[in-house]
Formats: sequence, structure tokens, C-alpha cells
Amino acid sequence: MKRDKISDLVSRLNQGDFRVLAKLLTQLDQWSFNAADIKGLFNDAGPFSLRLGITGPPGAGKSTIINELIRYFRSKDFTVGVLAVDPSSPFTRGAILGDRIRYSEFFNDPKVYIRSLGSRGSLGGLSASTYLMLRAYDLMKFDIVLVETVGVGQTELDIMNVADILSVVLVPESGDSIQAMKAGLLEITNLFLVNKADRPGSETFSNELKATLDIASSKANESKIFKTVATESKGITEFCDYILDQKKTIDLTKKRNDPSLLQNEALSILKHIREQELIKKVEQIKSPSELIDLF
Ligand SMILES: Nc1nc2c(ncn2[C@@H]2O[C@H](COP(=O)(O)OP(=O)(O)OP(=O)(O)O)[C@@H](O)[C@H]2O)c(=O)[nH]1
Ligand SMILES: [Mg+2]
Repeated sequence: MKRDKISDLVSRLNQGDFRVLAKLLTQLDQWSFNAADIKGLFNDAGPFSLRLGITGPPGAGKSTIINELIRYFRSKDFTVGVLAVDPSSPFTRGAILGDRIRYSEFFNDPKVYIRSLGSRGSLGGLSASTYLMLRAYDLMKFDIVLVETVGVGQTELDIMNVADILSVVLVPESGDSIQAMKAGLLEITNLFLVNKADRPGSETFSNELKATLDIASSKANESKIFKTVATESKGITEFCDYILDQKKTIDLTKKRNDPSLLQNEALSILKHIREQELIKKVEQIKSPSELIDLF
């Protein structure tokens, strides 16, 4: 099969064709390009899509919530892009199949594009190609881009850098583990969804969460908690209305030109490039002396 030139794909993104985006994302994932090919992704003028990050522990209901969010935003006639980063899958295939079933309702919707991605090769953080992919989504001019990540380790720090609004999904079952594993998740945002509110203990859990957050956050930075039952579409409208309110207050052009965010992105991308170069060198090692020669 003939491969499209990546720079052509980039320049055709503004036509809004999902097939062009799909081909480009595949090539970005394989990281088979040089800087000149993808220059067109680095656009400073916009318009830009609002990126809503949905992160949280495995199985909290992130994908089910995203399904509901898509339905809400479609009801407002917004175009929606979804990028689901699945660190558990070393290959993309499993994730694609899983999410195909989950998001099947929108499979034929010409205004919804969904892509899953394994986060291989990035030591737990978002892969360098994720940054480029989100730039490609921007050029498609989606109104909203939903980014699903599992909130563990480095990923939760990376997602802070790419999401314009970041929400964390927790479930009542996480109860007493709040201090331990959630500590990191509590620090990255002040916007929470307590999902599976149909489960016992959800009221107590929400109250405890609120109390924990109130100690940490200032008045100006007040935390927001939404209780949801994603499987029954409960609580979703309230959350989405809030997001749309927030959307009005965010200057996306300023955000995409924010030096500290750009520096973070640069660091991720450069680390990846240097790591690939190092791996090539390391693979040549055949003896202890060759090893030390590389130092
Ligand atoms: N009882 C109940 N179950 C729910 C709710 N939301 C999601 N689930 C179920 O929880 C399970 C996990 O949901 P997912 O949406 O796949 O969760 P996830 O966070 O995307 O999971 P990973 O991507 O694997 O980390 C599924 O069986 C859902 O049907 C809810 O509000 N209440
Ligand atoms: Mg999921």
C-alpha cells in the first residue's frame, strides 16, 4: 500500500477529513518522520479545540463517561474528537477493539472521531507522539477533544500539560485509599467526578473527598465535585454545563502559546528522540569495552 507523504496529510487536515487524520495518526504513532514533515502541526494562531482531560484509576468509568459526554456535546451540535490513551495495552489493537464496542453508538457519526492509543515506549507518561496527535486534532478544528488517560505515575503530570480542563474520575470504592494512591490525583486538579454514585457509600465518599479538598484548596481555587452514574446518564448534564461555562473563560490561543507548556512538550519530544538514538547505539554493544566507550 502506498504511504501518503506525512507533510501532505498535515496540510490536508484543515479539510476535516477523518481518513486523512487517521492516516496521519498512524504515522505519528510509528514515529516515522522528520521535523520538516510535521512543521505544519506547529501552529500558533488557532483556532484551537478545547481539550477536556478525563483521568482516574482503572475501571472508574472513564470510557462510559466519555460516551455520555459525546452524546451531550453532539446534542449541542459540537464536533468531538476522542483520544484514549491506554497504558495497559502494549499494542493499539486491543484498545481499539475495546473502545469500538464501548463507543459503537457514535461509530457512524461523521462529527465524532475516536482513536485509542497504547502508551508504549514512554515509561508510563504520555508518549511523545500524543502531543503531536493532539496538535493534529486541533487542526481538525474539533469543538471539543476528550482525552482519556489512566491516572498513574507520570501520566497524570503529563495530562496536566495537555488538558485545558482536567477532571479526575473517582469511585466510592476507592474510599480509604484516598490518602495513598489518590494523593497525586488530588493535586492535579480541583474538578472531580464521583462516578458509580449508585454504589453504597458514595455520599460518605463525596463528603470525605470534599473535606480533604477543602483543606488543600483556597477559596479562589474552590474544588468542584459532580456525582455521576454514567451507566444511567445521571449527573452528566450538570458536569457538561459546567465545562461549557468554563470554556468561555479560557483563552486557548494564549494557552497554546504558553512558554512553560511548550517547554514541557519540547522536553517530552526531545527525550523520546534522544532515547531512540541511544537505543540504537546501545544495541551495538558486544563487549564490556564497547559499553564503557559509550559513556
Ligand atoms: N454501577 C455502575 N457501574 C458503572 C458506572 N460507570 C461505569 N460502570 C461500569 O464500570 C466498568 C468500567 O467502566 P469503563 O468505562 O470501562 O471504565 P474506565 O475507567 O474507562 O476503565 P479503563 O479504561 O479500563 O481504565 C464497566 O463495566 C461499566 O459498565 C456507574 O456509574 N455505575
Ligand atoms: Mg477506558
